[in-house]
Amino acid sequence: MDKKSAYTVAVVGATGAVGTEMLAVLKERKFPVDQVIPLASSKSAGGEVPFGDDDIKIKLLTKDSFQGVDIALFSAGANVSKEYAPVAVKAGAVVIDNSSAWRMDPQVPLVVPEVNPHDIAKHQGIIANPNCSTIQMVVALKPLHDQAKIIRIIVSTYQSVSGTGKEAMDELAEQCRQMLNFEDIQSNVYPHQIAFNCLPHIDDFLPTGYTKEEMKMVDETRKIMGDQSIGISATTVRVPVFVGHAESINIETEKKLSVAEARAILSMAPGVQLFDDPSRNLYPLQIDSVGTDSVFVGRIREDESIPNGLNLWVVADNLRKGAALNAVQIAEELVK
Ligand code: NAP
Ligand code: 12T
Repeated sequence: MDKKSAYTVAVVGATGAVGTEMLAVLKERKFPVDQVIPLASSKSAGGEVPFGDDDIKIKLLTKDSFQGVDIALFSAGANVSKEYAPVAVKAGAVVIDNSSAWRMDPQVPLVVPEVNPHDIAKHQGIIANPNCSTIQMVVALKPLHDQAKIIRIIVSTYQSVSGTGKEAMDELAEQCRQMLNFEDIQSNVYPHQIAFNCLPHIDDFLPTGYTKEEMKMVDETRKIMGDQSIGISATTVRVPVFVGHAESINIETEKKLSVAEARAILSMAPGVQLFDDPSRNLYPLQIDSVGTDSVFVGRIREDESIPNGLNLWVVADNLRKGAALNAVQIAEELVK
């Protein structure tokens, strides 16, 4: 990519939960933007989105949207990415894609800047942003893997509704209102009531009984960590939280790591903030992660059932580090 003093950046899906955050993060981090082009469907085209103090006109996404675009941040679902990312690349843009469309393509780097920034250089036009649950897990685990080699990961997630998008956030709010007014509960986005409930179901089920979200955590973690030998088993659960994902993670390592050693490693780790003082009731909470950039780690304990095991509780803002922030960090690496 040619070095410039400022870049033309298209945001595909600019009105969505992730796209809105992308515009905010670009502004906040003073990404060298010459022009921002917000793109969306006919539902929102013609309206405006805020970019700092300005309101910018939303344009309709078409095959001609990418003339003169240097960087295209995609966050409008896998179907849009499959159709339009190659069009953007052909027009000369580098695509940073937030959907699942390209993540496991061997030609496409799958990048978390704290973990595998060097994979960016291998791109052929598209760079994929991993799944939100995977991103926060690998930021916390890579430094431990480097020191003690992780053999096996067992993870259960507690994922917020914002991972699904705007409509799911509205559904949780509306169902809470219905509950507290003793009205019937209407479910449209999820197959069951999400208010005051947990659903062990994220993305579609596969014939194996796992969900696609669970297998993203398996496949993407191995690709990002560059280690196909790690055993991974995931259970992904939707919880009635608006923003912020939490994960209960159990790891088995080749080399023994004490809790003190794990704390020392994580206290130095890029993008990680330790938040671990049970004596003062301090541990990471989803509501505290909202609007922040770190991956928070707490509840570090030895797994006493095996010789070399640890348990951790890992929390991050899924719309920021899990999506928009990670994508903008990739863009920052790209223009460095
Ligand atoms: P959302 O709140 O539902 O927003 C969807 C966005 O896509 C809106 O801006 C919408 O524009 C736009 N869009 C939909 N269909 C389109 C079309 N045919 N042409 C142009 N624009 C279209 O969803 P979200 O939570 O922001 O997520 C968007 C996508 O990002 C997801 O589907 C997923 O692939 C990805 N994502 C990734 C992660 C991650 O793990 N890293 C996390 C969350 C989401 P309108 O206003 O015109 O409808
Ligand atoms: N179904 O980017 O519903 O693969 O929380 C991210 C979040 C897919 C993805 C969710 C999903 C993705 C969700």
